[in-house]
Amino acid sequence: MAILIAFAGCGRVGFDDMQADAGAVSSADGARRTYLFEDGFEGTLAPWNPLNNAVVDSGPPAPIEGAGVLRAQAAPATSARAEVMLPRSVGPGADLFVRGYFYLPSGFSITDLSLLEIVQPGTENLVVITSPELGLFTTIDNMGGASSYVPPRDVWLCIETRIRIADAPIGAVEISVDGVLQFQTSGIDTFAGGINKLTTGVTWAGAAQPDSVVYVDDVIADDVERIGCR
Ligand SMILES: [Ca+2]
Repeated sequence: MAILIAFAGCGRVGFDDMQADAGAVSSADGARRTYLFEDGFEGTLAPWNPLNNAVVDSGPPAPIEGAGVLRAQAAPATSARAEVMLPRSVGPGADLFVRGYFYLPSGFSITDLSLLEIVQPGTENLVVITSPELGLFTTIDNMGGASSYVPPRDVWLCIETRIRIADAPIGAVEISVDGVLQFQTSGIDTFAGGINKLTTGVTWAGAAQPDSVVYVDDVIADDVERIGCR
């Protein structure tokens, strides 16, 4: 407890400015970084497993990377998503970064659409949600929040999520789109055993959410530094 108080007493529980390291796709020596996890839905869905109607597709939309994307199509009150276990669990004290490209086609209204779940044992989730404002729901505290930002339709969006993994009040989350911070929260509990799984697509469509389609490409997760956008 003394350590937690000391941290809080430093005055800043959130993160450094994400803009400072914008575009940090390569390491300092220019070499391609090796990430904890990286997949662009090329060829087969593996290493992901599908839940309901989630398949590799050639588009349209044209893939942001390679020749394939994830296409997830869901009816109300259901999921259509790809699920993958990370190579190892990422625990407290670390920052986990998840970068993915998302395409929300027009043609249906968005009221309650979850795009990405960052998962810990016991199916405790940190969920990136659009309702249609971009925000976060966490099952760890059963709380959520939204920004005033509504993601545009019919374009690829680089969505970056940064989790400071810790018990309250040290846990924090930031969500950026195309390099611009759109949502942040701090003082929350983000640790429930360690992040060891991702799911993406339509991870959940609310009961009032019309039939929906989401495309996803080029998903990267790492616990070293911000991944950046292409
Ligand atoms: Ca791809």
